Amino acid sequence: MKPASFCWLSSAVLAAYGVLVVANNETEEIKDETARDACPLRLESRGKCEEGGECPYQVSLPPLTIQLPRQLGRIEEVFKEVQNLKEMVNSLKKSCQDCKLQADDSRDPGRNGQLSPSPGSLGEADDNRVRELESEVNKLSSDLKNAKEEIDLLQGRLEKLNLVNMNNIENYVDSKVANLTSVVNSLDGKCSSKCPIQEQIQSRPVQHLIYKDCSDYYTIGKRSSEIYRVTPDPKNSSFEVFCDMETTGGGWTVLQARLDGSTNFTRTWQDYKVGFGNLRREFWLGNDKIHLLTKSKEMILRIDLEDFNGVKLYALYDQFYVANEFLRYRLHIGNYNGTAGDALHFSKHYNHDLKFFTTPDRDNDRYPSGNCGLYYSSGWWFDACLSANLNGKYYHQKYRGVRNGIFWGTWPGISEAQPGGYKSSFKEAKMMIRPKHFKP
Ligand SMILES: [Ca+2]
Repeated sequence: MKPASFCWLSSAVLAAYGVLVVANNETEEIKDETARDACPLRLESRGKCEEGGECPYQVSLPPLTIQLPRQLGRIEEVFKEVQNLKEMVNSLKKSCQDCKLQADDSRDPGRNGQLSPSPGSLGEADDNRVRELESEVNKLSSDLKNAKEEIDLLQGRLEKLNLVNMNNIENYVDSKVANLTSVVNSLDGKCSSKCPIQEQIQSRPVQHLIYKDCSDYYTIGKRSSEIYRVTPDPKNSSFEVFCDMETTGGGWTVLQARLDGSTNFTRTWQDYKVGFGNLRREFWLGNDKIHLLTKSKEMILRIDLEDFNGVKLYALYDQFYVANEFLRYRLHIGNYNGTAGDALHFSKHYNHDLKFFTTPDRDNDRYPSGNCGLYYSSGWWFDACLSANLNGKYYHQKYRGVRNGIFWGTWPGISEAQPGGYKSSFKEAKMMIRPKHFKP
């Protein structure tokens, strides 16, 4: 193992120890902030982990002190001993050499004539001593080798221990990350089901607002005169209407419109029942629909008229109700107000209030000798027969003959027309309703 990695792993052992210390002394550390700062191990995130890349967690480890095993202490002693022995051997070798030289000198009789001790007996003793010493050195050397092996073994164990502890740290971090992920996921799960905003969205009742008429659209902020879908009676299907959002505050549901003669109003009972024409141009909404609209709320009726002289007048009735088909779409109108005159309550003999609906093919009028609808080419609440008829023929100018055009009996100057003379026609006519209690 390389020294650097050994050192790193050794540090990791202490780091793992540090983690445990932190865990055990958590309470104390909370009390003592300084102690907390002095925590030997610090694990910091350096940003987001990239998949496949290295996770930028940084582990800061404290300075390292290792207690080496006792055997290592002996090595020093052994070294000292070996050193001493070497010195001894060297000194002995030296003294031996000196002895040899002395022996040589004594063996040479010609030199000093002195009797020297036998070199053989002296040399043997020295050799024995050297062999003993050599044997001791070998033994020590062997011990040293054993000690080294033991050190290697211990180092290996230490490395293993370090790895185990490093694994512990990794496991610890992994478990913490797993816990955090679990917490985040659970929060996320709670958020998707119980977050206030989500809750609001989910608990908010699905508002199937029933728009009974144009005033309901006006109330929710619709301001453009357009076609809208209304459901005046939930038991019946909805249908489209044209809404006048401009005239006197808007919110008007248009029942009838004449403006250019593009639609033929000489129609059958069935046509008047279901309605006909073009909602954006000329049309009759239909008696069934008018019945439902006027039944759903207390309605007022507004009639706008314009002649070919550019005179624009209106009539307002504070009540307007049309009965169902079984009751032959009987008309109920309230009090008049306006500028065009009360042509629907023209006189005792010409009063359209409480009259049934008549068409050329269905005579419900009060004229015993014939069908007012057929005679005047219209579907209307004829009396016997009329002081008003907004469904008459559309004439683009004054006309002569039967007064079967659009007619409003109280229009200025209209009564001055002589029998057989020219009759006034209308450029535009419009009938529309709005709830009586509607506040623009
Ligand atoms: Ca009749």
